[in-house]
Amino acid sequence: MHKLVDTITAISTPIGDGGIGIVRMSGPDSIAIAERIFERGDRREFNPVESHKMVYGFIKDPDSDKVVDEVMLTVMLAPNTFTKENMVEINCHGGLYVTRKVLDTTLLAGARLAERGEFTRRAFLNGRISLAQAEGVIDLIDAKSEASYEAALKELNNSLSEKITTIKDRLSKIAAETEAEIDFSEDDLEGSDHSVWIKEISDILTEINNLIGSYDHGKILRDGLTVSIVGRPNTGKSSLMNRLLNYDRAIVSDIPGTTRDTIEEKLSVNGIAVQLIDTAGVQESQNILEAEGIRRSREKIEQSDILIFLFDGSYDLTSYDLDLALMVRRLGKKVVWVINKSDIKGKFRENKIREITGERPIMISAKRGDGIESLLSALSDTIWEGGCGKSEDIIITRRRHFDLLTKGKIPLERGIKTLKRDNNAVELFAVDIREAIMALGEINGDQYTDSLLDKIFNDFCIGK
Ligand SMILES: Nc1nc2c(ncn2[C@@H]2O[C@H](COP(=O)(O)OP(=O)(O)OP(=O)(O)O)[C@@H](O)[C@H]2O)c(=O)[nH]1
Ligand SMILES: [Mg+2]
Repeated sequence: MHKLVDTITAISTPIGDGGIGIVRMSGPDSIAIAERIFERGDRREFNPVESHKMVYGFIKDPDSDKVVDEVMLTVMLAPNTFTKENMVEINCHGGLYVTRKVLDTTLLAGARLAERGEFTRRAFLNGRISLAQAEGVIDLIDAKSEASYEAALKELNNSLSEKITTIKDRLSKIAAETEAEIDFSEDDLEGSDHSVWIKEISDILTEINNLIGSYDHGKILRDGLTVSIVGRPNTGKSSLMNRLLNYDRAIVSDIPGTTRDTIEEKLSVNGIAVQLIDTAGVQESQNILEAEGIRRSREKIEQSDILIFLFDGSYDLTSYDLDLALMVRRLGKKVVWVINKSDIKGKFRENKIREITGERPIMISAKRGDGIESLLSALSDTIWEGGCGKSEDIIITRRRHFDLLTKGKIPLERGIKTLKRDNNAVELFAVDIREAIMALGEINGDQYTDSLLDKIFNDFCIGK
């Protein structure tokens, strides 16, 4: 398995009916296989030396010579291909059945069905992209929002890989210097000055810490977050849900307790994927069904990253409002405090809420749509906690990268301490530097295990 000498084949377009379907092959035999099954439309000799050019013709069954489909075929010669191997792409008719037929023909002619992500895996193994870039490919395909798309694009453009390579080069330089000093130590270099190393490692640590710190944002960019709307019955939670989604998703009525179960929908807030949840009023209930909905609401509230807390501005504050607000504050969640029904002349004012929450509430009317922009921008600020979401800096979006950066940071911190304590402990210091280089190298895939590759590439679909 995973031998690079095989020629692999797969349907690279989504399964289902489409205008065209693409079957793609990669490996040493891909051109020979194409010659076996392809016939040019103009009956001229098929000349596979012409790279990166589309040719019109037919796929034929190599045994029966029967036409399978009318296609456009492209030969791409190594090394200027996605995998750095010889590749052939066949654009055939898009139907599920036709595409499968063309795939079967390539299999019959000697190719092997590709595993998940095997094309990208080959691109990595053949040195065309780093492991972090391969992960960028997955993230790009998976991107569900503008922000995750941009983050993936950066990953793909190699910014993280390049940054890691630079840091590793700087560490390697220090490692080489330590070697030199250890070699000379017999001649007694006691008292040599290591402040330059310490300064350089400190600078590198700052950069690593910045990358590690970016993961908080990166996680959000990649996976989005969950926002629940909470408040006592009838405050307008479902109305707000509908307003934010721009359509009537949840039932709205003037009967308190209308929403019996949680309702979830996806929403994009400034490019961030938000899972928006409308909850049932969290009050103790006699009604079994309602009680179940309320239990689920509680659970959702606890799982949420951010809460939108609604007060009904047309009523006095009740003890229910206060209890719920207290409960939410005790959970320690990030909360956006909102007073709804600003279109009705208010019974209570901002100040009162401010006393309870310590923050200035946002006035909205879910019914008329007033104040929704302010609410969204407050939500966005809460997501980024004052920090900027759209930065030019590199942002870590993957747990694997976060873990390896942390793994690289620990020996560097230890190394500095060691050297500060004992100026002659160069050998110990050198061990730490090498350990850091190893950990950081795993991000780009300098060292890897098959099981790591399996884990990463299993997220891909077949054909990618
Ligand atoms: N005037 C006014 N009425 C509103 C506004 N928002 C909601 N309402 C009304 O308030 C009532 C309750 O609205 P819902 O959206 O069902 O409230 P809810 O919080 O989901 O209620 P439950 O599901 O019962 O907990 C309905 O009659 C809405 O039309 C608003 O901004 N202004
Ligand atoms: Mg409701």
